[in-house]
Amino acid sequence: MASAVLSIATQCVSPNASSLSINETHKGKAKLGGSTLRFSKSSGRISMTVAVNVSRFEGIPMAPPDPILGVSEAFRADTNDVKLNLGVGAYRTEELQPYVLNVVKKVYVLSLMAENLMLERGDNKEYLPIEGLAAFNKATAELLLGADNPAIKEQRVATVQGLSGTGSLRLGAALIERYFPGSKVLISAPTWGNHKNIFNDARVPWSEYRYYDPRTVGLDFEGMIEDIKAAPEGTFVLLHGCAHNPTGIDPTPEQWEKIADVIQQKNHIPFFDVAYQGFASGSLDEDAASVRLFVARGMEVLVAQSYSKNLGLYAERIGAMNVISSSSESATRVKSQLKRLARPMYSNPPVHGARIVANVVGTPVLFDEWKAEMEMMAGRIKNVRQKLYDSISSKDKSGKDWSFILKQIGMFSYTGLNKNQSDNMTNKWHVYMTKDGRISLAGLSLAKCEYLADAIIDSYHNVS
Ligand code: KET
Repeated sequence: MASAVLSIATQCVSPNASSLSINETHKGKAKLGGSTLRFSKSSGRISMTVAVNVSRFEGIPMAPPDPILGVSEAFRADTNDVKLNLGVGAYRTEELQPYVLNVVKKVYVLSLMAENLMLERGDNKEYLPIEGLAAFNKATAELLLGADNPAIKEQRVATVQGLSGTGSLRLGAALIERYFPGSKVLISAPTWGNHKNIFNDARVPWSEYRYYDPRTVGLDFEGMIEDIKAAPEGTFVLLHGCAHNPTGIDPTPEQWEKIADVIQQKNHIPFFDVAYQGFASGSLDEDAASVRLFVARGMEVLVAQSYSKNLGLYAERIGAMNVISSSSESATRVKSQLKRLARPMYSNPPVHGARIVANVVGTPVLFDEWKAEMEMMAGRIKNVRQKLYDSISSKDKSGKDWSFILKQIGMFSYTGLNKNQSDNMTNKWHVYMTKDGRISLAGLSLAKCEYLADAIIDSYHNVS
């Protein structure tokens, strides 16, 4: 392609003076598409020759696909009918269709009617306050802690509506970065892949504590306790409230007590990620027991909540960041700072999902209906878990113990398949899953269990 050539001379000391900024590593010569950018430094000046039709973004490399959401993209591109998407943690029906909860449909219709009324008044598309919808914030804190929790009554809970679980975690990370400079976050090994990105982007240092023991395919409780004990005082400890992702292995109630003991002894600050309330046991209250245990001890706790999974509101981006403090005065100050952090990031949150949650949680008949649907979804996952275990253990004659599948809880099963074996699952069997060996049982049907069992047995025994 013919192109004009342009010479630019600019002060070396202020590369921003030119609209081309130069990366240190590219000094001397840089490849820009088909053409070469040459520049030389002489007596404080850089002179450059560049083809004008070359993009300013030439130097930006291709990002790798996301390890979880990228799996769905690969799945969509596969034309084979047998394909199965067990990558993303999203609930599907037995027919493997996305599911909109009945209770959400009802509220949707009601809220549309309400919006119509409000439209007539002309005020319904105003901005929400920076902290979000008041009725949502009240409902979400009550759902998490229980409506009669003393922390709520004493106004020690600072709640800010967030952009689902991810955005709420990001807000919590920003608070740590700003007001606890240099503090570290301890995260479980392994954990949800995005945790590391969130803290990296917020410039909060992190390291890992032992969690998963591949020998027992269970919790490395001793290792976990040792690592939390060894961390410097005042470390933030990221904990999965329930249904640990990706392992599906949660501490027992007795183990939670011991975890709380060491965190309390070391003056650490627990930071809970609650993305699956209701999905572990089928009960919203039971799944909040870990958080409530820490709060009942009078500990100060951070909690990010998500309604993607338990209300199926994935695309509405609705969740919350809560800080439970030891005094109402500090809770008020923390809330003011969370708002200050949110304002330049996204200004204020969207209203639709917040209205749905507020209506479901705040209307007893709808709340009961939600609980029943929650149990139904958790129950369907338990059924496929059982069927998958039955199919694998009756087909596999090697004597391998697959009972870990039944011990794990929540949406996922951590199969122990390595990267090569996971690749085989996808390349040979068209089963899409994350490369850490995690499968989402929420994307599996009873009818596909036998097929999946064959795929796992083949990958486990025939690929190393
Ligand atoms: N925390 C955990 C532990 C988690 O698994 C997810 C989502 C989130 C937070 C955030 O979800 P949000 O939709 O931002 O509220 N996990 C699934 C989807 C994803 O990776 O984004 C997953 O692991 O498949």
